[in-house]
Amino acid sequence: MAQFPEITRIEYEGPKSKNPLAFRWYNPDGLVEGKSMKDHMRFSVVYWHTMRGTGGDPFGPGTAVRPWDDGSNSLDNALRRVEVAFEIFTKLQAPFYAFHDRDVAPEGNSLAESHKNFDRIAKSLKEHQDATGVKLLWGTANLFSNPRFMHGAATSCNLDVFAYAAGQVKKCLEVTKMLGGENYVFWGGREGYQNLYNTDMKRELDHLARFFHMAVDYAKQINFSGPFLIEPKPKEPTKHQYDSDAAACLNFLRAYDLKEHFKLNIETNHATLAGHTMMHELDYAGHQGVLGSIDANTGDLLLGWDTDQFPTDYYLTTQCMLAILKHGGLTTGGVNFDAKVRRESFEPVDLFHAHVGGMDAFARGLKIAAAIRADGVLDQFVKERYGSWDTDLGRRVEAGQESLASLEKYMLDKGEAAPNASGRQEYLENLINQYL
Ligand code: XUL
Ligand code: CO
Repeated sequence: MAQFPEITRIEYEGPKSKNPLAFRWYNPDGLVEGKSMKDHMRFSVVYWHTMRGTGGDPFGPGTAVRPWDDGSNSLDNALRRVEVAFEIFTKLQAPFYAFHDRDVAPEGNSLAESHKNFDRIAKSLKEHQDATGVKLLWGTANLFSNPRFMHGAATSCNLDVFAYAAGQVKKCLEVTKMLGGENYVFWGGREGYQNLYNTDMKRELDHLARFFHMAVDYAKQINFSGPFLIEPKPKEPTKHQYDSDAAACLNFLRAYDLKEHFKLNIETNHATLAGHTMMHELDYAGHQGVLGSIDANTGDLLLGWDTDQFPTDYYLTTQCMLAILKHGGLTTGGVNFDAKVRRESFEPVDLFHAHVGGMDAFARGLKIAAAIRADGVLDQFVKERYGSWDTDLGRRVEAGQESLASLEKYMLDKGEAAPNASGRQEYLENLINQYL
């Protein structure tokens, strides 16, 4: 039975439409830079916020009205959720979804029982995927909610907890593979520390790397070919998360010989918590060759935590798409809405308003970014800014053919550096406004 009989499939109606449940910018088959918007964006809905979010916060319980959910931990309730989830995905025209093992299936009283529950729900997910064509963008194991993970999972001081997490990830990889998941994500939930007095940081990082190598080995064994993605976040829940930003993740991956198997899943609100912009994190991951996927959301300018709001700001989505297009697009990744409706937006229909707005904001950002790239003014400016390097001497320095001594000689002969040119920041900010 449909839960949203009054909502039909959300369609593209164009920028003049006043219909709040229509796309004004997202035209799945519309071409941008020769590729359909659907293929550029690969939109994905997350199971945890959309199907499991209640609106609870530290000051009060959930407010969300979800008539299909009886609040119980039963398999029947979980199966009902699957039904509703796929109604939402298809009505939104979202080609992908993403989950944690414990979002979709109830945790049992033992690892064996949890595995059994997960298998039962995975069967239903598979049937719904086959019936609708919706695909799994990525799976991940929840290694942070259960109290056993209080000290971390792969970085726990308790070996049994490490082993439990290993069993959970093994199963989640199998299910992700069975469902055709295109990536597998590690967000380091409680992999970090609150206090260094009680923490052997070196040992914890070694264990984390060992854990990832085991996952790589097992993926090979079961022929799971999708990349692993690490999702950087600097804090919350721990004071210091080991995967604190893209650069920290890159260093970890290189130090432990894991880089060829991993890319990054960059999340907007995590980037800002790290004191970076999303564009910075995307560009950094991009030029290091590890831009895998994005968790699309936004924080709040005035709040310093992970508010996971739906993105509606065209500057933000334009910057995201500029960076993504620059680095060749999302290949196995997607624009995954790791975002939740506000506690006050408690009605089921708010889930639609939220996603429609996020999808439209990204589609608009894509079109603006493509227009900026087509004009080429911004690119040309940057190219000219570094023009002094496009000379014989510049090329020789870049190729490692010059030395401190040779450059000293060059400058002693020349006497003084050539004058600098203006950075023209204000001109460029005005230029970007021309496209919005
Ligand atoms: C937490 C977060 C997670 C990951 C998946 O801030 O973003 O939901 O995306 O574990
Ligand atoms: Co996320």
